Amino acid sequence: MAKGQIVAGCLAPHPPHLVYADNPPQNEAYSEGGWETLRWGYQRLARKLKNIDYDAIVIFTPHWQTYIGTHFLGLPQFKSKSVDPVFPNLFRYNYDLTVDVDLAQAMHDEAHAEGIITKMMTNPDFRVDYGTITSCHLLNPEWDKPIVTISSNRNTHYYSPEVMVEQATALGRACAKAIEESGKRVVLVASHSLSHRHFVEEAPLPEDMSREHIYNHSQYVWDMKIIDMMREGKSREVIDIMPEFTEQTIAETEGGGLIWMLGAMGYPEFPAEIYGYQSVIGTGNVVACWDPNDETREYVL
Ligand code: 2X7
Ligand code: FE2
Repeated sequence: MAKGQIVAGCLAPHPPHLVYADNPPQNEAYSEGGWETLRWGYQRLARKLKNIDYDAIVIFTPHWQTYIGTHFLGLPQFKSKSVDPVFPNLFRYNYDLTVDVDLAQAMHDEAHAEGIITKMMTNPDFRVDYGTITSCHLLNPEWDKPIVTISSNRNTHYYSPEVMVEQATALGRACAKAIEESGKRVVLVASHSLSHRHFVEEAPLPEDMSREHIYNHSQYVWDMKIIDMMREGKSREVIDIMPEFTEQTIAETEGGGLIWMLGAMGYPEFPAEIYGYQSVIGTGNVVACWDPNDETREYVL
């Protein structure tokens, strides 16, 4: 059997606003659009993924928060309605998704062997978080690939951002080993924004783009610094600077997704593809992809 491999790594933010703006049939709310810079970027990345041969999407989400260990979706199907607890007016999404349980179990077992506390989620009534659904919907609106969702253990808050770097790196190493041994071709997804200060009042019409803007200049400068490093292939340096970035911008990197993904990919030294940057309720969001294949990697923006 050929060795499995990570065929792409995506940084895929999940403001529920992006699904709301898209008006897919699965979502109950109706919008007049909005946040096109991000949504068009996502559409372009989704087209690229369609041309890549892969078996499963493995996604790490900060909105499935676990305080004891790291959990993996562990049943072949989850079907329900996912409602954003903060924005139920925007996101009430009926999902019916399939899970690659063999891959989830293999990652669980490798992580356990690394000394990480792990658990398989086998409650059939478990409701999948909106982070998973938003990023997966925007990367693969057809939902024609099985997924594996990994929870975010709250190391940053329980201990510190430095402990999160250590723990998420170990988890990334374990997942990469499980993927290699599985023989499968896998797309990794870190589902989160960058800077994360946000407005505390919603505009009367959420998609009124005359109200959308970056939260403040320093948050923006931090985001651009991180994106420049991604473009330059300095992923090791991104991780080194991450504790400070997370603290200064209360960034959603606190959940560990990007650390996990870049660690699993062995800290790529090639440039990340950048598909778009835009604020959503003031938070900083970039859609980016690390394509390990020299022949298909593009200079997008
Ligand atoms: O979860 C989110 C987020 N990360 C960014 C913006 C808006 C809402 O929800
Ligand atoms: Fe979020």
